[in-house]
Amino acid sequence: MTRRAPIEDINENNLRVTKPKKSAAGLEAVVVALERGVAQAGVTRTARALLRLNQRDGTDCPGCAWPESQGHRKTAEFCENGAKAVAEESTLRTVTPAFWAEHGIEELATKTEYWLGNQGRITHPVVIRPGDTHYSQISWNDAFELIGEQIRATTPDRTVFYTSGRTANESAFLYQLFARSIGTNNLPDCSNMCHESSGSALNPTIGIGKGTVSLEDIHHAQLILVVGQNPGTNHPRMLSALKECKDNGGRVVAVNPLPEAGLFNFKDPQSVSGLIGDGTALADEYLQIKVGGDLALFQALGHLLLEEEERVPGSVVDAEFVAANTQGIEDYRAARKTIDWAETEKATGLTVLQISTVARMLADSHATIICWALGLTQQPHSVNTLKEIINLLLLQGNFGKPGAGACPVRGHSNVQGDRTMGVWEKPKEPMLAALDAEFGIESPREHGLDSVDTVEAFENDDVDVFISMGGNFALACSDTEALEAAMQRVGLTVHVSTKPNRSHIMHGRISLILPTLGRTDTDDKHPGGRQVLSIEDSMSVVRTTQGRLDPVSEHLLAEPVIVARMASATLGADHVIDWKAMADDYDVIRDRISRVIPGFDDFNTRLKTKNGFVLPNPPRDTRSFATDIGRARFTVSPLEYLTPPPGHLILQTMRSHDQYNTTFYGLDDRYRGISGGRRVILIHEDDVTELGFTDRDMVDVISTFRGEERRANEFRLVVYPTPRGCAAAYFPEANALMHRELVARESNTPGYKAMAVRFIAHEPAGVPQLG
Ligand SMILES: Nc1nc2c(c(=O)[nH]1)N[C@H]1C(S)=C(S)[C@@H](COP(=O)(O)OP(=O)(O)OC[C@H]3O[C@@H](n4cnc5c(=O)[nH]c(N)nc54)[C@H](O)[C@@H]3O)O[C@H]1N2
Ligand SMILES: Nc1nc2c(c(=O)[nH]1)N[C@H]1C(S)=C(S)[C@@H](COP(=O)(O)OP(=O)(O)OC[C@H]3O[C@@H](n4cnc5c(=O)[nH]c(N)nc54)[C@H](O)[C@@H]3O)O[C@H]1N2
Ligand SMILES: [Mo]
Repeated sequence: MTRRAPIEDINENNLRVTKPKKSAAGLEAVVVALERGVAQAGVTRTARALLRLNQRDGTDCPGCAWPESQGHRKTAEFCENGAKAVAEESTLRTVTPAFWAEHGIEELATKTEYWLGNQGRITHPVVIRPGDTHYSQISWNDAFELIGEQIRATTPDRTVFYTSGRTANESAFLYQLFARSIGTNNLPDCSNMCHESSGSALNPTIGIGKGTVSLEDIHHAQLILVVGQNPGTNHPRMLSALKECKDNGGRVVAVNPLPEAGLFNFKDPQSVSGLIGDGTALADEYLQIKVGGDLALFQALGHLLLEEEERVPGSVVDAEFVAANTQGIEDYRAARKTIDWAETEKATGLTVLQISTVARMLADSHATIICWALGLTQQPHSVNTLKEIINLLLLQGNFGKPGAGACPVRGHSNVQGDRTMGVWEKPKEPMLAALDAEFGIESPREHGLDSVDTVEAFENDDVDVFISMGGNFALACSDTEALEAAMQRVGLTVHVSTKPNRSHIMHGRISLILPTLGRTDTDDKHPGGRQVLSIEDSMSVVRTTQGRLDPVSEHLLAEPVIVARMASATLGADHVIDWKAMADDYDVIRDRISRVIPGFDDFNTRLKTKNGFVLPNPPRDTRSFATDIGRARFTVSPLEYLTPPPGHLILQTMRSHDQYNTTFYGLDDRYRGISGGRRVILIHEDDVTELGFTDRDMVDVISTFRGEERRANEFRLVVYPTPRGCAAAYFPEANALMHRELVARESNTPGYKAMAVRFIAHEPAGVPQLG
């Protein structure tokens, strides 16, 4: 199959399966990245965009939230998937009013997400009203007036403001200010579906909802656990950091049901040896854990560490740190005193020997970092799993010392910054008080809707206006079919977007698509000239980002401008907030942020320094833990793992190597050897046999949760090295199977990696679908 992103649609009959790869990156990654860029945007534009990526004064890569080096940067400081993200955005293909006139909603509803995204960048604001069959052009003024009218016609609690995590700090700040000015905290975001569980575990235990390490720490750790993460695809630049850790004598343990290529070997595309040599071996140990078995694993590791401490007192536990900074070790010790090894093996699929080997590595390390991503956040017991990670780190004093700490690896490039800026449905009082004092408004105190609540509100017809700052809500969330039906009953949906997607097609009764500048576009239509935005990466570094490409259309507006104009049109010209001044000059926004958000003093000045600045992080900076008890907290959780009903497997959903969430770059999940199609179920050979199927059989998938079933048809079984009982499928195809109430307790993050499913032989068309 071609490496280019073809413009024609997916034909699932083209599915090809080859052996999974054993190493990531290398020359092929460079070739693919450049080919995709040139196909979309041409040579000059691609070169211009890529050479600015992640450079000082350059463009923050829209790919992921992995940080940039504070020291030397290479000329090409990007990865294959960052380059694909840029190609996707800087494309010269356009979606003009003529496109919308040609393709009506009925036709567009039959198109795949791949086809929609491949049409290009949206060039003009468009609207569709009841009775219309097609979107058509609308002026910006009329669009903003329409939004104002509709918001004023309803109550604030029936208005929802969703944010996808690409939105820069300044836009996010204005956006939450707008929501609070009209009187709602309905600010769901993609973080609700992503790392919310991390925040829910970290806040009560260490007093901050963010990670506690820097890139330097990664380079100098003695031991790094990479758990529930596929960095070769989703955070490729992390592989360079892991390589540096290895070069410095550190060790790496990978914990993942799938033997993801990037966990084992990295061919650094930045070096000659990486391009043509054998690469660097990464994981020293690999634990092929069962999906959902991590809580059991971390409890077992806690047990073994405490046992070792009893055997050789003072060898494992950092008693000084524990005494000075924590509470609850006695209860933790008591809970970990005994262990049921048979149950631990059942939960994890690992042997005592495997777990003991990693316990030994932990005991021997004086500086450990545990990194995790969605493999740990999207299960019912996720928050407790993550609290067990914190227990382990606390035991050995792995906070506030070089090479040690907790590292939730974030997804969207500014998902962390959006939260810092107040995009949160459960804002804290000090933030609201500061906002009110600065702007003379009265923010609502009642908590708002998160993403899952919003899906429910749609289904109950409790939403009149839905505004989406980026993202693709219809496909990102659970229960696709019911959600799409419900979204179409909303009074007004507004999508601030770069490219067409399914959410535009499953639109509300009135719908607006407002095209915006992307990261790589120049933003210079302001009285004061070109504007710069800022982002915060996964390690709390705040820095500038600015695009330098000519936008594909002169009708695009920057996100802060769109928000300010929506707010003015809604709240009136005499509103107490001068929205226009902020849209004209982002320095004004930053001045105001500096007076509201802690850690942003002197924002404008400090932002313009060479590397930006690092936000305060008490556990890392001073070993202080701002919990309600003023100390870090050990916690005790019951053992829990996923046990599917008889005849069922656990299905996890994940990203292919050729997609960005709901955007498909192509159809080549290269490292896993799956290409041409996406409707696959990766499954253990013995499960296939036991269930009475053979490799490549076409099946219909039925999920079950609380006695309710969901069905998605026509998936191909593909024998794959995944543990028994654990299958895997791609997001978002599998979201139709997700019951909206299957969530992580405490965080309300969807249980995207915890579905119980069974398979039946595919029944050809005409057979009625389940409920
Ligand atoms: N190229 C690219 N980059 C991206 C994205 C993208 O779509 N494409 N998305 C961005 C976003 S928003 C996010 S949040 C991140 C996501 O980054 P990841 O978290 O790496 O994303 P997933 O593809 O969901 O992969 C989850 C990994 O967890 C493993 N896993 C599943 N269940 C379990 C379990 O129970 N235990 C353990 N230990 N492992 C498990 C899976 O096998 C898989 O390797 O990536 C960001 N970066
Ligand atoms: N089954 C399953 N479901 C999942 C997950 C999973 O692992 N499994 N992961 C969840 C996670 S971690 C996340 S983060 C969500 C992702 O959910 P979202 O963030 O809502 O989805 P994206 O696909 O990232 O959004 C893509 C759209 O954003 C728009 N866009 C791109 N760039 C820009 C920009 O610069 N500005 C603006 N305004 N718009 C832009 C484009 O129109 C594009 O179509 O999905 C969640 N859903
Ligand atoms: Mo995410």
